[in-house]
Amino acid sequence: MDMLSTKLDFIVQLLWEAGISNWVISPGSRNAPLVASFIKHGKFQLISSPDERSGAFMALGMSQINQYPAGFICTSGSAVVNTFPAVVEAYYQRIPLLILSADRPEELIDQWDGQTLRQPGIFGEYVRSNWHCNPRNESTEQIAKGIYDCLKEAFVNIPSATHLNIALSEPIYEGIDAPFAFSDAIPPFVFKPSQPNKVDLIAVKQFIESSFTKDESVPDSTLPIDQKHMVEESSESIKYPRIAVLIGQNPPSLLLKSVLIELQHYVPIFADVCSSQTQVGLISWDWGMLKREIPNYLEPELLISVGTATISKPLKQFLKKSKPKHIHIGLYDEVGDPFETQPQHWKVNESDFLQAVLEIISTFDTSAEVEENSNWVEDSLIPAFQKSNNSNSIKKYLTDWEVYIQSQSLVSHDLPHPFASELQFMQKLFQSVQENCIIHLGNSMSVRYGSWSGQTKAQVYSNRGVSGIDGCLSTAVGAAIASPEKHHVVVLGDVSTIYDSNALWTDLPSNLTIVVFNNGGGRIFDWIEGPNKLQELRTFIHTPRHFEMEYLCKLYSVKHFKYSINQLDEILNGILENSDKLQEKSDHSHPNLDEQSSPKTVRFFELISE
Ligand SMILES: Cc1ncc(C[n+]2csc(CCOP(=O)(O)OP(=O)(O)O)c2C)c(N)n1
Repeated sequence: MDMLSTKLDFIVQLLWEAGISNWVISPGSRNAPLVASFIKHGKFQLISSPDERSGAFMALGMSQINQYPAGFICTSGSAVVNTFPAVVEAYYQRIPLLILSADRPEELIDQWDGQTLRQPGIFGEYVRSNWHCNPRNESTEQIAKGIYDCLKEAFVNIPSATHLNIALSEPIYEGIDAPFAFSDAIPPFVFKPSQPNKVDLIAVKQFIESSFTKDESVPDSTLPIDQKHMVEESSESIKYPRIAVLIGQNPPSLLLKSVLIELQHYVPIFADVCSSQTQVGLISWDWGMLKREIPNYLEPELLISVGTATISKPLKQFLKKSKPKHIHIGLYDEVGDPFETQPQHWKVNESDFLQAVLEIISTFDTSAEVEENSNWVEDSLIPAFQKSNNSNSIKKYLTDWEVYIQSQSLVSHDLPHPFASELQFMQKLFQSVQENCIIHLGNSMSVRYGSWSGQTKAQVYSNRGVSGIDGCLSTAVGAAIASPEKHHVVVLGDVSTIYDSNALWTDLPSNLTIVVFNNGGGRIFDWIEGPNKLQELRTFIHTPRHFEMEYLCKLYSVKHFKYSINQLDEILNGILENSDKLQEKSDHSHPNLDEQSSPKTVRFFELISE
């Protein structure tokens, strides 16, 4: 009969074959034999995180950045329960993540034994597959099939966390110091996602044409915005194609980007800050809608959405009110209804569908000669008016949106303290970073500032699945570890930082810069109308405290910088120094240069609002 360690080696070899090479490990005696197998295998990237909640979020960050599952290993009992926040975040963000927990044997569950609870199936519906086994009682064939089926479900279907629960019976350390037992009987992992349905161009054309009426009697978009509003009281009187595209939270897709780059010349595209498409579509649309009415003539007739949630409150309210015909494009069956529009689901590839839309609508407008290399970002208000002179053009609706957004009179300075200066920082950060930078936004005002900051060359992430403040820093740490060639900048509030400060309790990657708005508590509750009306709530809701972040940094040997938030240039130069060094490093892979110029440690910028 095989030693326990041989069976565990077999499991670990299977996981390697499945390509799951990045793992975060939390400590414990029950999982030590499993961890020993990972170490002895010799090829995995293994990171230590004593706090399971933080460790699971780190693994989530790794999966998020690689778009491929990373794993997390923990011991039995409440250790497993602590991973739940990351599991639900993975579920709603559709990120694949593997939770590998060690367990006591079945006969010890509920027998008053320590560190023991009912682990099999503990995550309920928040994982799409789980597998429980006691390797001593199962053959290698059974183990291989169990893991294969479990991973297949997670890899081929909607990505989410997957739970592998492994019960270890005594003697659990049997063979722990034996060499790794490589097996020749590892089955290949071939997961073929099902082929998406082909997009039927004729069906798309019919659908789009049935969604609006073409008519010459269009309102004159050269009228000043206020007069136009008066003329166009009701959306029923508007008779020209009004198609809007919304890209909600979505993983990066170059294919989608290439279609959107063309499509943005015809229709308004609302790209959420976490859509991975922040370089296309309407510029600063969320800011443009903030604290003002949106006129009826901007109501879309047809909304085409891709991805999941969007953060913009004004857009949500507007779409709930205007109730356009809504079609959602995506390969996954679960489709939310955030605007109460009962979206029709087209289960096709999103870029294929939008390519079809592009082909169709570009034929509506024969005069629509899209200038090659035209600089979208610098398109001014004047050319936008001129372009709209061809009144039956599909672009009319796009132009109306551009004009509306550009007529926003609210400027960042108008916001109350500390929002004005924090937003200005974010805007400057968004403008300054290059493609080699990744921005992670905390779940409070930070992600809202991001949404109001317009376009950026950086990829932007935020844990908007369930919008918890509990793993924002850890997720960024994991992402930075998994993509060392990029400079990762995480921006978050003081409460989120302290809450998730165990993210710093690991070997921190030097390509990470942490920026904290140390503004004395959860200032989002000053922004939201309601909590800000009752002073007595502050102690319990805003939780104001004065934190000397310097001591947190000292504890974890993190390099600390403290600035007034108004020292914008100094702060930005300091932050971007890391990007420049990484860039230099990739430009000349000179060994000495690496030695001299790479920052040695993670840097922490504490920004004080005065
Ligand atoms: C786990 C969790 N608990 C509570 C909340 C509710 N919540 C949302 S924002 C916030 C305060 C965050 O404060 P901070 O990080 O300082 O950011 P700021 O509001 O100042 O931008 C809280 C407690 C949450 N989102 N997640």
